[in-house]
Amino acid sequence: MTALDTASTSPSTCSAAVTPGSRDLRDLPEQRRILVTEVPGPLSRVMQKRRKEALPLGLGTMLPVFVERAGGGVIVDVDGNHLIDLASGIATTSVGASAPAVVSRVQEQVARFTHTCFLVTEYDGYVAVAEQLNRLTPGTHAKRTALFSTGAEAVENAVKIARAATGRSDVVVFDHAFHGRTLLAMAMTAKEIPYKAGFGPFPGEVHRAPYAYSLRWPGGRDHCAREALQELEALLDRVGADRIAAIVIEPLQGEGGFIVPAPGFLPSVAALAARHGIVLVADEVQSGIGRTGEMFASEHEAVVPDLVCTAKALGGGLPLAAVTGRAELMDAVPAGGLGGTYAGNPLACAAALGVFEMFHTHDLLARARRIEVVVREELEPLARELDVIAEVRGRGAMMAIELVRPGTLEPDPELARAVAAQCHSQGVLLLLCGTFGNVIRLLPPLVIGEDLLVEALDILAEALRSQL
Ligand code: PLZ
Repeated sequence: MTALDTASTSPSTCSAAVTPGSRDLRDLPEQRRILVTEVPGPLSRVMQKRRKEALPLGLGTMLPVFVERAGGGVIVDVDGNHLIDLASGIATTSVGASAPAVVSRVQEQVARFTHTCFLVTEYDGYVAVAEQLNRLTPGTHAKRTALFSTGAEAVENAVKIARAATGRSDVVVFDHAFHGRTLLAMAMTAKEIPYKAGFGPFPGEVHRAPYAYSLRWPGGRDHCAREALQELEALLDRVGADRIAAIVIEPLQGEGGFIVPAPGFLPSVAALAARHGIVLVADEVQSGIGRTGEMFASEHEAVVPDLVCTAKALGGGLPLAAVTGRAELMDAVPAGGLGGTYAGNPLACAAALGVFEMFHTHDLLARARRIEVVVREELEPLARELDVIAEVRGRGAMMAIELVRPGTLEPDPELARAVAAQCHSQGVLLLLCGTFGNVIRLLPPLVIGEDLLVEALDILAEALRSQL
């Protein structure tokens, strides 16, 4: 675990290790599911009325509950209900929503100064986060890191860097991809409704290839990786490989359905990109920073991307994103070409250093792997029992089940919604995803106690059985 040694960045006030279930939990909400009202309760409903008056319709919400505090594996709402958190704010609070190392470092930083703008004057937190990412991302080559605030911003900057470095224009992305909601990132995202419909026209020069989604591969699972690669090769021939600046890929697709690519696909995409001088960009915004049981999902197949985009869990709940990559690519952009007023904000950098510390002190990669074991133990027998579960898939603490109509591969989003609603009403917060809206995804904080996790999985299993 030397790669996670954060000793050089630990603050002198480094807080003691806190493990769910230990006595140091006194600062966390009680780590128990407690329902004192229906969910959402009366106070959340009152807030919901105010929200409706003040906010536009276009902002969706999975569970209309207002939060009072959160931490460990629990979210406490304004009515006093303790919900089990299987969402982690869509994989942002992987170290917990009030992790001691994050909270103390942010408190210390906010008291010294909130911001300077790194384009104006510098501070060491930014450099320390960059050093950590340069060290932790796959590959031992010389690297540089630029910080941003959101995942979409990281993806867009990766494309800017790839274009500047190659002098080429085009970008290849994949079916079921999600890369963000800004204009270029939206163009790179696959799903029309709700992400793209009505928001065009989009930037051009974005081409889409099939992702190696073995469950739904027309030629069958065994041929998926090879045939998907052939389709990508055909696309490069059609467009002209020498026009393509970057291939941008999620090494484990997130919003598209927690799709683990067929084995061998990722390494062959990497080899193809290298052969044609195309920059391979891994969008690890959702899968990165330990979520899958490795620091980066690319590592499961020993892929070394040229550029890696991170966000979400990096900032431990504060807005922070990064592009990390080969020094010669990153340095291709002339001074002044990268930046942003808030990019690499000091509070977010302090939080990120707390996140790295948490991984080190709590062995959170091992926790992520253990979560996969627990989820599989519970859900794989269920999948054998219920023919509406087409697949249990994922890695580490990024697991999902895909729901279909019995005996077919026809997606069943209604069932997914009904199961999610039942779990919510019983105090388990989980999310859906997938191009067809039929995937139930589990993104618990890596620090969740095992009892809580098992309880939540039991409630999910019961909800599934009762809907059939
Ligand atoms: N790349 C792989 O998963 C964000 C989207 C929530 P931002 N995923 C959650 C929503 O509905 O907007 C995401 C991602 C991958 C990029 C992004 C974009 O990250 O921080 O939301 O911009």
